[in-house]
Amino acid sequence: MTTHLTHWGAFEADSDGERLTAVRPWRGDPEPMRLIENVASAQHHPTRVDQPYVRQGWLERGPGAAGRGTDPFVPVSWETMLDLLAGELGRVYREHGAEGVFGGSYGWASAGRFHHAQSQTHRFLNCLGGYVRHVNSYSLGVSQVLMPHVFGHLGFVIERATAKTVLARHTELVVAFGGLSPKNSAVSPGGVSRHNSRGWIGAARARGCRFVSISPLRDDIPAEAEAEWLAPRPGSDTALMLALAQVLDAEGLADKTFLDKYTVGYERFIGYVRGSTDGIVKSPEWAAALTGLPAERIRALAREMAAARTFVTVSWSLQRAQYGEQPLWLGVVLAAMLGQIGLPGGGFGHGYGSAASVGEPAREFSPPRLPQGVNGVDTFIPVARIADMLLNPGQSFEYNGQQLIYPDIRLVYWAGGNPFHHHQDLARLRAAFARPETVVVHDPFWSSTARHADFVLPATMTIERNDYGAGENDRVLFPMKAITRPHGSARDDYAIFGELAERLGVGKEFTEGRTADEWLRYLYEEWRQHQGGHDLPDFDTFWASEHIELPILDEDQILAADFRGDPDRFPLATPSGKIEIFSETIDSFGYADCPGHPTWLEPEEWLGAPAAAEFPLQLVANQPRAKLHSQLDVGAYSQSTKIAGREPVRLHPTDATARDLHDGDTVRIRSKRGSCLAGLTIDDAVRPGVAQLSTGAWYDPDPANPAFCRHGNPNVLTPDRPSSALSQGCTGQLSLVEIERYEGTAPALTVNQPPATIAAQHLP
Ligand SMILES: Nc1nc2c(c(=O)[nH]1)N[C@H]1C(S)=C(S)[C@@H](COP(=O)(O)OP(=O)(O)OC[C@H]3O[C@@H](n4cnc5c(=O)[nH]c(N)nc54)[C@H](O)[C@@H]3O)O[C@H]1N2
Ligand SMILES: Nc1nc2c(c(=O)[nH]1)N[C@H]1C(S)=C(S)[C@@H](COP(=O)(O)OP(=O)(O)OC[C@H]3O[C@@H](n4cnc5c(=O)[nH]c(N)nc54)[C@H](O)[C@@H]3O)O[C@H]1N2
Ligand SMILES: [Mo]
Repeated sequence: MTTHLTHWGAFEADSDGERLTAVRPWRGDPEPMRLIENVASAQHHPTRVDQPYVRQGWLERGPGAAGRGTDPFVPVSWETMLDLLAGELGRVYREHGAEGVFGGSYGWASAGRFHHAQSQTHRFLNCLGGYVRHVNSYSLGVSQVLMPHVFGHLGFVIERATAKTVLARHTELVVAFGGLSPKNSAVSPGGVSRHNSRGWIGAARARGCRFVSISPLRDDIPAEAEAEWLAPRPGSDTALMLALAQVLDAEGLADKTFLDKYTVGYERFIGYVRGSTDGIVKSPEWAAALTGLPAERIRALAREMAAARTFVTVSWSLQRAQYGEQPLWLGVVLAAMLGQIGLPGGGFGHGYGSAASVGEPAREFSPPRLPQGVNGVDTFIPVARIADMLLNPGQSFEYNGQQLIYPDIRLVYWAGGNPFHHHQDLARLRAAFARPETVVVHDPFWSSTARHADFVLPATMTIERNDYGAGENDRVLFPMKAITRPHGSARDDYAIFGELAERLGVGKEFTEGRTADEWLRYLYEEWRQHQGGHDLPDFDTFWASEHIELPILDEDQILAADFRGDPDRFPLATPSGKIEIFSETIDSFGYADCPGHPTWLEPEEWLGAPAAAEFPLQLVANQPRAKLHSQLDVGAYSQSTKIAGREPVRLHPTDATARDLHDGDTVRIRSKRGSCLAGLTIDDAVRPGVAQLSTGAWYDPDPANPAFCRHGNPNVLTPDRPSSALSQGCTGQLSLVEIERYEGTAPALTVNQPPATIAAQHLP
């Protein structure tokens, strides 16, 4: 048995050299995840890319977009592929410079420190002079911009505001906005060794801790929590939180000493809450009308929060929405009003259920990594502005107090991400992808993005190459040995870039003369030398071991404890050094969609909006339970959750009855942007008025209509609308839709097969 690591857990496997014959979760994992079942079953699926392909139209006519996404692909030899692609890269860098190349290549790729696809891509493009990059992520696009203004470093509230073990021992009340989703804690970037989420929740509950889960889905928190479920209208958390603040203020429950000593701007904020700026008191009665929750329950919750050691956590999903700054900022404000920031088990956290890594005790140092070199280009975009950039070269836009200009992109290079999974309004993205002259994709699978490329290069899966890996903030470093030979003629991203670099005259810079295995040894030994004080085994010993444990910092140390002890000596990394309840900086930008203190701004797409007359259901497009994003959607576990092959959409019984819909029906979901098919599941774990369709189904557009997906990808429905001018983050989580039964015979799926190919000798 060989041990191996994925983003969703470690496993042990046997193989016959070609495929995995037996797979079981790593013995060290207390809460293993079924997502592991997708790996072996997907490896040799027909949608694996078996060899290099070039789009027919590109091969015949050269650079240009006509036919992209619909043309058949022509299988070519590796030699032909590498010569053609090197030639095209050379041309674009010569004619347009590095400013003409978008190499952001956003996405999760796979676990493994050396073969990490983005790192490889960035290093390669840097050898050629650089690339236009992206900043921030789809995960935390708002938080990454807001938190430095409000609380200082984002890691403060993610990495270990308080460790889960500390919460389990000290917290009396957890108020979880967006829940503590057991499906999401399956995953962590780079891998998870031991899943601990149910463990800490169960331990806290056994000690008497109470959980309140505020979410449209009852199962956004594990059963172990025995939680109270409050389901406000999605997108209305800001109103609920303002009302909680109003009660704390009106009833003298706000900790004035804490607010005076550790925060700035409280007076301006609380004036707004009291109604002195707009004449509206943000009372529970006011919030009841917006959220649909009883005013008395809101009032009582505020009192309960003030009476207990309370931990306020806001999931990442709340900020993946229009005006996503507001609920996140208010989470910090509520915790400050309770005065428990920096106390064990109290204060504020961000995403304690959003990923396994959140709340794990921090590591002393990070595992080895591949140096990416220096990017010769300064131009960047906030990651979710990809379609805007491709559609509007030369146009200016606001971002975090700066005015930026979209570059004129000629070539797009993507390895390890799937924009036709992750971006919103896919029909618009498709139009944007029809702008560049050339699109290059490396992927192990015929991902939706590979199908929109000109050059498709087959990459290996992790089980087909040697690497090592440890997840974010995870204490276990695993050797990840190749378990099988590569599928077809797939190559490692490193090998592909090495060959291209050679042809482009930068081979030596890219490879430094090392093979992949030599890099593994070199990076490990370099890293080991730098951790001088620690007793780490040499490479050969590590490689022969099952895993090694990296040292962690003291679990009981609370990050904000220093700040609480002496805010002058240990200031936060904000302009004032304190928690900014009012931010002079943000205020000075003058953005109507993100004022200087948290404010209720009515979203364009929520159940209280005028648009709800036509589209009366709130779509929650959250993360999928049975896979990571779009990865291995063809795998056995993911497929076992489909309904007649389509992605399941969950609806409350009253909404199903009102539409005369039945369990298992094929339904059509419509929004202002487009429509998709899905399979219906009726479930009272969903708030009435809400439809839940997770992301991840591979985009299967109708050939005549790219805004219609036959498989159930919610991103044909979601708006490509920024969170605000401040952060320009992704808002894929929430949109308005309507659902109806699909009458007649539903069109067959095509995305579970490879795209059409045509042999070179048959080209006209
Ligand atoms: N509507 C809506 N949309 C969302 C979200 C939402 O909440 N709602 N969430 C967003 C979030 S938080 C995120 S992080 C994004 C995720 O978006 P992505 O990270 O882009 O999604 P993945 O499916 O993980 O894409 C990874 C791709 O890399 C490929 N890959 C894996 N390993 C390798 C490798 O070694 N080499 C190469 N070359 N390729 C490899 C996989 O096959 C896959 O195609 O989606 C976002 N989209
Ligand atoms: N199994 C699995 N786990 C994953 C991932 C995956 O693809 N699969 N992706 C990983 C990644 S990249 C990330 S960034 C994290 C994302 O972590 P999150 O962003 O926290 O995850 P989501 O599933 O998008 O949303 C969590 C829950 O928030 C609730 N919610 C949505 N809108 C609202 C609202 O307006 N108010 C309230 N109160 N609740 C709301 C939804 O019911 C949803 O189930 O997950 C990670 N974990
Ligand atoms: Mo994410």
